[in-house]
Amino acid sequence: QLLSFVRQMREDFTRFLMEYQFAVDEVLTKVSVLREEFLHLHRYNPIEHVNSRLKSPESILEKVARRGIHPSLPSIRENITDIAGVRITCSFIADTYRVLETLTSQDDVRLIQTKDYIANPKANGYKSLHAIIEIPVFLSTGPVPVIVELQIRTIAMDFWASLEHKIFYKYDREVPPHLVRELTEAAAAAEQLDRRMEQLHHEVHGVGQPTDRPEASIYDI
Ligand code: 0O2
Repeated sequence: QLLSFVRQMREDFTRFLMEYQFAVDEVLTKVSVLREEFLHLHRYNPIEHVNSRLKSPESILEKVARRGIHPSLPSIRENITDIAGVRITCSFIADTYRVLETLTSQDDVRLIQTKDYIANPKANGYKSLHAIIEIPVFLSTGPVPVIVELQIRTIAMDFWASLEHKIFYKYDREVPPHLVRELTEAAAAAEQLDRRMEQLHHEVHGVGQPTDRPEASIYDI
């Protein structure tokens, strides 16, 4: 009896995670359509690359324990909003806002929360645009609303965040003060780079003007 209980739990959890995978697939399709259409209309690709991930079962359970969440699927569904994550890396800051606005204004996307760490960076210098959205996934039993976390940032912000993330975990969340200082300085340099690149871009192409970027491909998603 215990064995069949464990089997059923595993089956339920697998199905639970599948819903998140389908939601990620839906978002990736939306991003791909946006990118293709933008490229077609403006000959400009605002999206450099896209990554997605599902939180591992271990990581979900660790967060459940850390936050004291009831370890049932409905409670996990309600309280953990980053099981499905899609990270979109854009060329310029203006593109991050434009991509977020375009994605979240679609009829089947419900915007639950945004955190603008670009306008309000974290104390360590972390910058990114975060949004929690809900989209329907159509299963054989009917539609299921699924939560996806979007992170939208520029290449410079992404570069900084990847390195900071590695350092943070290497030092087990206790980053030595001299590295914290270096990272803060690097964040300021990344911000300056973003501003200069955007200025250059405007200077060369004019604000809102279509740009011709032959290297941009709809296939490099
Ligand atoms: P991973 O491995 O990328 O998934 P919480 O979700 O509870 O941890 P909160 O405050 O509800 O935190 O969410 P928030 O602030 O929107 O941040 C969640 C995610 O944003 C993190 O997920 C990171 O991916 C990213 N993030 C936030 N702050 C930082 C930061 O200072 N540095 C870096 N590099 N990334 C950050 P995870 O689960 O921590 O990591």
